[in-house]
Amino acid sequence: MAYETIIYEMDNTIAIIKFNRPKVLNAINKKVIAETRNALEAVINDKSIRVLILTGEGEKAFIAGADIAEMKDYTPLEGKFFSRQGQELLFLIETLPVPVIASVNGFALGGGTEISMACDFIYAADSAMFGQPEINLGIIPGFGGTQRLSRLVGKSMAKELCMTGAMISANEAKDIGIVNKVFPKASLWDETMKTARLLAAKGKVSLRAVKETIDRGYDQDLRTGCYLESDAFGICMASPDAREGMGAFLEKRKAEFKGELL
Ligand code: CO8
Repeated sequence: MAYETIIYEMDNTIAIIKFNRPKVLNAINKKVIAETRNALEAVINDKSIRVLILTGEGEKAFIAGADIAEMKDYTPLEGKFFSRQGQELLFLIETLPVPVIASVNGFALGGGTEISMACDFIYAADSAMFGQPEINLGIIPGFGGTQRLSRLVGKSMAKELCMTGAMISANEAKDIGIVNKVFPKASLWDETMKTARLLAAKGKVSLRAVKETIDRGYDQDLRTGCYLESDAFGICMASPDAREGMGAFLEKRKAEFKGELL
């Protein structure tokens, strides 16, 4: 399918979604949400895909937030609906059956920080900026930012960022646990692809088990989380990947993981 606001492409088994409205720093409008949802469903339905990368087209931005020009005339109900649509899109990213890396190439503000936090982890260019500046517009984060940010960096830090609307650098975002790794801008894409290829060579079943067990267990008490882990461990044992992985180790060869999710 041809998209207007995103670019959806493949590099072997790695899918890439690029937010593509560079003239407005890739701001998210209703069309971006609809097209991204469509592309995510394509990822789910394409069994050859092993990893997804989200990034932004152009030199300056990953996503500079929701499209303020579109949002300014929303009625309260339209605002609530847009927020819910965005939140559901982020749940879809978060629960995708394959790992999702955010490769943050520039501004990731408002909805941009929120989308990146719904990915499994974030790599960022040293020039990238993060923040929840909605307070400066008289609103609050609406794509899950108040919730994911506080879970990621703690309540006080989340309140400071959402109350001041301050922009922070990629290195500051790394220091407080939003970003995993920061790279010079020129090498961000190569480093992202290097990790994506590494993940693409792992077993799909065990990657999904890691993702689901950490996500589902995160809000539970330790014992409940550990039970979830045992269930997932058992499921991994049912996959041919477990035989292949352990067999390859004992036979001193490289494992070739071909196990499928369904
Ligand atoms: N929406 C619409 N247009 C935008 C946005 C945006 N979020 N960000 C930038 N643009 C446009 C600018 O208007 C400008 O357009 P034009 O060339 O026609 O004047 C163009 O992109 C380039 O931007 P700037 O000239 O401002 O570029 P600078 O390098 O000077 O500044 C900044 C870059 C600092 C990123 C600046 O553009 C900025 O502050 N942007 C807005 C950031 C922001 O406030 N984001 C939060 C938006 S609200 C949000 O995300 C809420 C999410 C949940 C909503 C759900 C509730 C309904």
